[in-house]
This record gives sequence, structure tokens and C-alpha cells, in this order.
Amino acid sequence: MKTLLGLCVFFLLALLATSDQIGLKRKEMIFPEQSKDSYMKLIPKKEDPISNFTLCLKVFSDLSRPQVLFSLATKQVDNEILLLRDSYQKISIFVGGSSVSYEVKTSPHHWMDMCVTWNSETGIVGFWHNGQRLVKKALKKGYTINEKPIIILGQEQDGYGEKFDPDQSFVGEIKNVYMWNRVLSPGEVRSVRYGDYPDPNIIDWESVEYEVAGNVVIEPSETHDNMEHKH
Ligand SMILES: *[C@@H]1O[C@H](CO)[C@@H](O)[C@H](O)[C@H]1NC(C)=O
Ligand SMILES: [Ca+2]
Repeated sequence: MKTLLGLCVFFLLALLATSDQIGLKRKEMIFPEQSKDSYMKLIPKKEDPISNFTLCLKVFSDLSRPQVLFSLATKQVDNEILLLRDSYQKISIFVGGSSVSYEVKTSPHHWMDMCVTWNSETGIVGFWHNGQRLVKKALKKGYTINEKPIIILGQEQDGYGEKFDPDQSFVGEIKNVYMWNRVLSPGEVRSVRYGDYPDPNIIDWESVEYEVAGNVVIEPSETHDNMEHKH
């Protein structure tokens, strides 16, 4: 009984200590200008090795040069999990330093939503862009990310939480970053698009612990998830 009470007090104190630094429910991050030092670091919920995963996010940008959308690095591999928009027409996905690329039509005028799934056993990559499933590809079959990751939005890591290239920095708006340590089913991926996130156990935008550096602005997100695609 005493232990239980202690535990409750501990959790209450932990909650009080961190409650206003965590969670971005109905919020978005704005990276207003190109930089080499503005970024947002997302602290993962668990530090277990990552094998299967699903990563979803929404971005809005009219920048035509290559830019990073999501960068997860370990001490060994800087492009451990990386999403790059090479141009309006091309997105590259990296796992363990290897990559596959997708031809897409992205718009400078609208939010774009993406989900990437990766099955470590088969190496199969699934990619959904604005609700459309693109062809399955494969990379790094049998690979597992064992080292502690650093997850950065806004900058592309060429080191471990460092070595940012301003010419690959993100300029625009990002929100709703979610990550699971499993491959979501096609039905689950569809539901993500409309704001239903089935227990995200690596990154949960609504409760994520984060740090920001430089010129990064947090603003309320103005529209509901399922309204953004009704143009
Ligand atoms: C990854 O997914 C495959 C297929 O769904 C499953 O068999 C395997 O156990 C998963 N691996 C881990 C570590 O969860
Ligand atoms: Ca890199």
C-alpha cells in the first residue's frame, strides 16, 4: 500500500514537472526561414531497438530545393531513418543508410500527408502519399536499429545530433508526427489520415516530449485533420 501511494505521488510530481513542456495536440511547428541551427528534437517514448516501424507526418512547404522532412540518426549511421523531399516530384526514404525514391506530385499550396512503413524481416517499404498507396519497394532486409536514436525535425543530421546543412534545412510547417514500432495495416494507415492514431508507441504528437532551438514557432493548427483535403 505504501509503495502504491509512493508511486502515485511520484507520478503526480512527474506530471507536474513536465506537463507544459510536452504534447503538441492541435499544434504545428513553423520553421520560418532557412537556417543551420533551428530545429526541433523529439524524444522517443521507448529506447528499444527499432525493427518494424511506421512513420506518419504532415508537412506544408513551398520550398523547391531539396529539404529534410524527418531525420533519425544513431552514432553509427546518420541517415538511419530519413525522409527527404528532393523536389516537388520526388521523395526519398532512407533506412540504415540505404534509400529508395518515389515519384510523387507534391503541391506548394497544400498540406501533404505521408506514411512510411518498413518491415525489417522482408525489407519491404510501404509509402502512402496523400492517401494514395505507391508501389512497394525494399531495402535493408534483416536490419535492426540497435543504437539510441536522435530524432530531429527541421535539419538533416550528417552526424549524431549535429552537422546540419542549411541547404537541406526544412522551411515550412510540420505537424502530426507519429511513429510506431510495427507495420500498421492499410486500414490503420487510412484512419491515420483522418486523425485516428492507434496507440503510437515511439512518437505520439499529442504527448511527445520535445526541445526546440533557434527560430521555431509553435502555433495552433487551424484546421481539423479531415478538412484539409477538401479543397
Ligand atoms: C516484424 O513484423 C513481422 C511480420 O509482421 C513479424 O513476424 C516480426 O515478428 C516483427 N518483428 C518484431 C521485432 O516485432
Ligand atoms: Ca545525413
